[in-house]
Amino acid sequence: SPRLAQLERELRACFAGDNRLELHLQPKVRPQAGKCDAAEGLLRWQRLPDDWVPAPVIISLIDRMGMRHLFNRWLFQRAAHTLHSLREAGVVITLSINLSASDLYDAEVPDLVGQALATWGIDARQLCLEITETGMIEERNGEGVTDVLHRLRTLGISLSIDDFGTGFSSMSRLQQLSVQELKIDRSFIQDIARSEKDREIAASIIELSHRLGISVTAEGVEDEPTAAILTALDCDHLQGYLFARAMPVEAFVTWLEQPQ
Ligand code: G
Ligand code: G
Ligand code: NA
Ligand code: MN
Repeated sequence: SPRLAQLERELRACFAGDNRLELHLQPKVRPQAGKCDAAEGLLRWQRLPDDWVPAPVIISLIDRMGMRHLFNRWLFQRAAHTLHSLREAGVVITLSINLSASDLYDAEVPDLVGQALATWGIDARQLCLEITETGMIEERNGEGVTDVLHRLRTLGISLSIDDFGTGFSSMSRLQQLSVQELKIDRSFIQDIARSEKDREIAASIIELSHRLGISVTAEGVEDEPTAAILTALDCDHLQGYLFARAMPVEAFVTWLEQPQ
C-alpha cells in the first residue's frame, strides 16, 4: 500500500541518519546506594510533531518490511553512540537494550554488536541485552539460541531476562544460559504493597537469584511504598515512573545531576 511504502521510505531514512528515530533512556536506580548507574534504552519515533509511533508498531513494521538487519545495525550503533555521548558528558553507566526473540537465531547479531562497540570504543561490559522470558525459552526448542548467546557472552556482553515471571523458565536453564539479570515483570510489582502473595513471589525470585549470582531489577515501580518494600527485599535495581520515564540523552544527563 502507498502508506506502507511511505513508512518504509521514512524508516530507511532513519537508518541512514535521519534523527527522528531515537533511543530514549529510562533510569535504573540502585536503592541501597541511592543512585542511578544503569538505564534501559527504549525506541522512540517522532514521525511528525504530534505522531509518536509506539515501539511495538515500529518493530512490526520493520519485520513486515524485512528490515531487521538494517534496524539491528542502527540499534547497536545507536546504543554504542549513546554510551559514547554519555562518557563525553562524564557519565558511565550500563545500558540495556531490547532484542526480539528471533534475533537470538541471527548469527550476524554478535558481529553487529561487536562492530558497534569497536566503532565507539565502548567496553562490552557496559552493554546489556534484554530478551523476554518467553522469547528466550520458547521458540524452536531453543536450538541455535545458545550459540548466539555464547558468542555474545564471549564478547563480554551481559544478558537480562525481561518480563520475568510471565513464562516458564527454570532457574537452572537461566544459569545454563549464563544470564546476569532478571527483570521481575511489572504485573508482579504493581500490587506489591497490597498483595502478600506478590510480595512472596518477589522475595522468592530475589532470594533465589542472589544465590545463583543473578542480579534483579523490578520494573514498573510507580510509588514510594513499592520502592520501600523492594529495597527491604534487597532488590538490586528499581525502574519505573516513580523515578522517571524514558527521556532523551541530554535530559537524562540533566536528570542525573539532580539530587535523587
Ligand atoms: O516504552 P514503550 O511503551 O515504548 O515500550 C513498549 C514495548 O516496546 C516494550 O515491550 C519494549 O520492550 C519494546 N521496545 C522498546 N524499544 C525496543 C527496541 O529497541 N527493540 C525491541 N525489540 N523492542 C523494543
Ligand atoms: O517490555 P518492557 O519491559 O521492555 O517494556 C518497558 C515498557 O514499560 C515501556 O513501555 C516503558 O515505557 C514502560 N514502563 C516503564 N516504567 C513503567 C512504569 O512505572 N509503569 C508502567 N505502567 N509502565 C512503565
Ligand atoms: Na525491556
Ligand atoms: Mn519488561
